[in-house]
Formats: sequence, structure tokens, C-alpha cells
Amino acid sequence: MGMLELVEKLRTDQPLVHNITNVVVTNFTANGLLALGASPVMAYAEEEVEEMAGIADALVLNIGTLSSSVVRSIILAGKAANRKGIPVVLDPVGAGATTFRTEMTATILKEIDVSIIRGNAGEIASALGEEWTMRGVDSGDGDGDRATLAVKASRQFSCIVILTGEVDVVTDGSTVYRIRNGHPIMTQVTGTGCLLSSVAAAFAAVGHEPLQSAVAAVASYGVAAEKAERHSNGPGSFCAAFLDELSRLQAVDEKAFKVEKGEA
Ligand code: ATP
Ligand code: TZP
Ligand code: MG
Ligand code: MG
Repeated sequence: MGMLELVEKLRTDQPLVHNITNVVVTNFTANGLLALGASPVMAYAEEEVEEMAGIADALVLNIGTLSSSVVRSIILAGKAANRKGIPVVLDPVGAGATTFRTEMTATILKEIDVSIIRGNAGEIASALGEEWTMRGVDSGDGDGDRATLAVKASRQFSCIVILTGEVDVVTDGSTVYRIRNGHPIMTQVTGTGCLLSSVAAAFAAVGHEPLQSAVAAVASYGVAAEKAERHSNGPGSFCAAFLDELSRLQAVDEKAFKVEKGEA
């Protein structure tokens, strides 16, 4: 299956993506998933998350505005998703910035069988217990090879790792993809990382090859952002144009993919 044929499948199947996400990005995430063709739902209550994950096609666990109650919901939903065998994507927003986020990321990774971790270098390093300079929920600067970091995390947690930034790294621990799509304006809009995590969940729900599906999600997301930036005047109009371009992705856009494949 061609990478962007996955987008067509997504529009046909309209996978239900259950998001337990943060209060900052909730609306942007729901609109981004809808634009792409997926079906979003946000549900957080301990009383209902198992039932919701039980009818979903993928689950997103995002710790951006975490509370103890949300942690309990995350564990309940994650276990229900594991029982059902649907993909689970973890976005460890701000892991490493506070003890609570760092500890809860470790708890989630211990309790739940996660299919994909999507984060910036600081968050991935934190999940591994490594040092990386952090600034709030932003990745900050740090030394070290980002691909090595992603591969290490992939092997340690037995999952696909999507490590984003100017260059995105996607790996299953043996093959490493470097993806150079996207645009710096994405750093001026909050939620572009969180939405990508949910988009990766939607692709994982319809794809048969997890690594290929993750690469397709990251590259097509980046291409949509590049197209949107060409006819926007700043972060505000970029947001609207980005949603438009997510809804317009088609097979021909695969020609704009800047994907390089290598070994770990
Ligand atoms: P951070 O808090 O470090 O910004 P994040 O969770 O917002 O992390 P990003 O690493 O910003 O996640 O990635 C979100 C999206 O923005 C990805 O698609 C990524 O490719 C894109 N992106 C981020 N920085 C750049 C950049 N300098 N150039 C091009 N694309 C970028
Ligand atoms: N604060 C807590 S969660 C959040 C902020 C600003 C959103 C982060 O979104 P992203 O996708 O990591 O930019
Ligand atoms: Mg960002
Ligand atoms: Mg983030």
C-alpha cells in the first residue's frame, strides 16, 4: 500500500481515536483529526474510559495537563486498549520538566503496552532516564545523537519511537527514518506535536505495517504544513490553512516526502 493510500483508507474507515489529552490542544486535536478524515472523541472520566477505549480503534495518552485522576483514567483506558489490541500512542508532554510528569511517564510505560511514543528529544531522553536540557514543555537544546536516543528508547520500550524537531526520526529499533518535511512556523503554534501524536494513532489504526504507517503519518503531516505555510501570513492563518491542507492530502503529495531510510 502506498503511503498516502493510507490517507484514503483513513477517510473510508474513519477510525475512532479516543484521546485522553491536555486542555490546551483539545479543540485543535479534534479538528485536525476530523480534517484528516478520522473520528475523534475525548473522554476522561474514570467511570467511562474503559468503555470508550473498548469501542475505539486507537487510543492517545497525552500527559500535557496531568492530574492524579487523569493518571488513573489513563491506566484504565490503556489496559482496556491493550485487552482489545488497538494501537496506543503516548505523548509524554513535558516529561523531565517536573517530577510528577517524569514519574507518571515511567508508570504509564510500565503498566501499559504502548505502540508508539511521540515526543521531542528532551521528553524521549527523560523517559530513558537521561539528561537533556528542558524549558517547560519545550525540548530545549541538548547534545547527543537524536537518532541514537530514539533507537535506544524504541528498544527499551519495545515500541515505535517518533522523535520530532527540525528533522523527525522514526524508528522501530532496527530501521531508522529521517524525515525533513514540516516548517519552522509549526513551533509558533501550540499543539502541533500533540496533534501529530493523534494523527499517528489514526494512521496506526488503519495501517498494517506499523513502521510504514508511522512514517506516512509524520511525512504527510509535514507536507500539509509546508503547503499551508505557503498561503498563510503568520501563526493564526497558518492554523486554519493547516487544517484545510490536512483535509486535502492526496496521493500526489507523496512526491513531496523528504524521507531517508537507514539502519540503526
Ligand atoms: P516542542 O515542545 O519541542 O516544540 P512538540 O511536542 O511541539 O515539541 P515538535 O518537535 O515541535 O513537537 O514537532 C511537532 C511538529 O512540528 C512535527 O511535525 C515537526 O516535524 C514539526 N517541526 C518542529 N520544529 C520544526 C522545524 N524547526 N522545522 C520544521 N518542522 C518542525
Ligand atoms: N502546556 C501544557 S500542554 C501544552 C502546553 C503549552 C501543549 C503542548 O503542545 P505541543 O504539541 O507539545 O506544542
Ligand atoms: Mg513544537
Ligand atoms: Mg509536545
